Amino acid sequence: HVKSPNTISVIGAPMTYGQPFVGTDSSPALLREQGLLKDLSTLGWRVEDNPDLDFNKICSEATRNHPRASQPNAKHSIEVGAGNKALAEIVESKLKMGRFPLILGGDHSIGIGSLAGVLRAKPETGVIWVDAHADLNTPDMSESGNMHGMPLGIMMKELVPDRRVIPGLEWMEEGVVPRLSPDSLVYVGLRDIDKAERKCIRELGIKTFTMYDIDHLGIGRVMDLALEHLLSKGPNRPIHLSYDIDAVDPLHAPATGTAVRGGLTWREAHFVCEHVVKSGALASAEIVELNPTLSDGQGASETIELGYQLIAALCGERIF
Ligand code: B3U
Ligand code: MN
Ligand code: MN
Repeated sequence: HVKSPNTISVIGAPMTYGQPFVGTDSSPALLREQGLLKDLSTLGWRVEDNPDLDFNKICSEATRNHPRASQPNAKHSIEVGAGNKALAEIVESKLKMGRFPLILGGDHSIGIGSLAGVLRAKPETGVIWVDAHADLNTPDMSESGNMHGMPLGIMMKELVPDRRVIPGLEWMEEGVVPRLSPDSLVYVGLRDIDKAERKCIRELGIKTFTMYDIDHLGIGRVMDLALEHLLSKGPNRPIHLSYDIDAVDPLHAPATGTAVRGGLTWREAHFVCEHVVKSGALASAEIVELNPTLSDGQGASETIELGYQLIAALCGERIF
């Protein structure tokens, strides 16, 4: 018999409240305009599109109705919290229906909702976090107060023991929203780590492949080791890939909020996706931090084009 295609569920999450710039909300629409839905079906998927999460509405209502103010060093925590509650619900429900959620950011604070939803549906999930940054801050640690630098900190029990003390995160009750265990995470591409984050990465023993390791071992070996770290604890374990476009060198991805030199090359950036797909374990993915307003026209279109190609790669497009 003919196998019916798997269903990909495209979820636009145009979040901006996790960082200071407008513009991170425009990429879901831009990626669709490039023909994303059609290309996904060409790649063999049954495609389900969802209306973008309406963060203008969700977040402003939350601010109006919340009895507290946002936490001073977790800027817009009420908006970020409310938006991520909605994202977690849709991600969880799509996974439980057997679909592959493809989440289009938005800034990286949406990692909170993506991981909450993924871990509620599939608690055994391992996470590959591709980023120039560690995003492991907490409101107590953060030097900037921007929540796109905190999603992993917030998911770890060791770092934020009670998330409900942060206004907006009251829904993240212990036992209701699972935690991410430090050994279920692998970093790839890091090169701009805050002092407090360094200490936490060491103390928690998080598997970390920085740009130094990629230079030293090559991206092929790094991705083999990354997958081995997660899959040795469960060969059938699902993997969530969280791809921050700022992992890629600003030469190819200049249109992002905190560009850092010395990043992944065009091919390394693609290889990450191609190799995770090849493992057969990829169960959900997100791409974040594309901000076409932060570059000139050419930089903006190159960044969107790269994001588009990376999505194609993680949805199964191969060179041969
Ligand atoms: N670690 C810094 C910088 C940063 C984190 N994520 C991005 N930038 N994109 C912070 O603000 O937490
Ligand atoms: Mn990030
Ligand atoms: Mn980053």
